[in-house]
Amino acid sequence: MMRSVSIAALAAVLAATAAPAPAAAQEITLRAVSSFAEGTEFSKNFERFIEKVNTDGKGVLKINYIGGPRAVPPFEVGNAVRTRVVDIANVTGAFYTNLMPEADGFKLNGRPMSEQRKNGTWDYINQLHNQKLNSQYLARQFHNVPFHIYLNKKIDKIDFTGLKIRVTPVYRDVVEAFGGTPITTAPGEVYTALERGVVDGYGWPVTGIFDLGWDKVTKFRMEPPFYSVEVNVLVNQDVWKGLNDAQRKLLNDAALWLEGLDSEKVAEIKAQRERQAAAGIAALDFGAAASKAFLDRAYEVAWQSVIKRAPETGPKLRQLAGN
Ligand code: 173
Repeated sequence: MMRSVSIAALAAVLAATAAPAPAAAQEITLRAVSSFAEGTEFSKNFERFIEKVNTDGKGVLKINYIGGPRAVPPFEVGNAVRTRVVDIANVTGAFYTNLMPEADGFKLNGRPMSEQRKNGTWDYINQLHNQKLNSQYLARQFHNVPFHIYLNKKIDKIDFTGLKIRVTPVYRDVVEAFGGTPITTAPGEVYTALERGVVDGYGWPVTGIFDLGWDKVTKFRMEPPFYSVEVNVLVNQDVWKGLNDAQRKLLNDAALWLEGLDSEKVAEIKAQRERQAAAGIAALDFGAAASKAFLDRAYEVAWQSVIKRAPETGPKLRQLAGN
């Protein structure tokens, strides 16, 4: 009691005596982490975003990049933003489904962010982040980058019976639906799991397998590509509310710029597929009918799973995704 009274008294004295300082004059520093390794595919654009903010925001706001999973384990990054252990993070919803089960549904919406910002999707998903992750949903990246199942054993139809496949929540339902045994690991454990034969394959986007040397332990990439990568930039909500207009504008402008970088992915996906072929990773393609059947089932089992775990919000996410 003594303490709060004296702080209140002190605050009153300061308020009475201090000259009104323009809030915009105060530079703030935010601590950032990524749930993916530094310099790799799903951190790179976030790192460019940080550079841009630091250049455009001199004297306004600065981001101090702590780094990747060596700083905070990937599956704990969502909670670290929620509790303000960090101020801003680059993280996929797949890594915080413990706090927000419906986050697993974001991968099922592949519409461009320009559209999602107009049709209410961004707004709805932002509300979910406000409520469940105490954070602002600043940006979503990679809407046009799909996932694949990579395999080291050849299959002659889309059937994972007898195969152990490394997953995150992204791939769990579809792997189970096609008879596989899912084994959850962080990205940092994939190489060793493959090398030791602990798994026969893994889920991962079409891009990024060269970053950690997985091409050396990968034989096949199964077609078709499915779902949409989502890696989000989240800002702790208390931090967000404490920013002034100039600081929020700086971050919002940079967020739109970051989302715009998705346009580079079309060429990159083509290049990565070619690079995989050159590295001896063969595409396993079972034709149009099998691909369509796979996709229909992949979306259906994933939506059912999201709706089961999040009966209040899952249906709304599905309606917004329109599939
Ligand atoms: O496979 C994963 O670790 C995963 O879920 C993911 C999500 C987004 C981008 C890259 C990987």
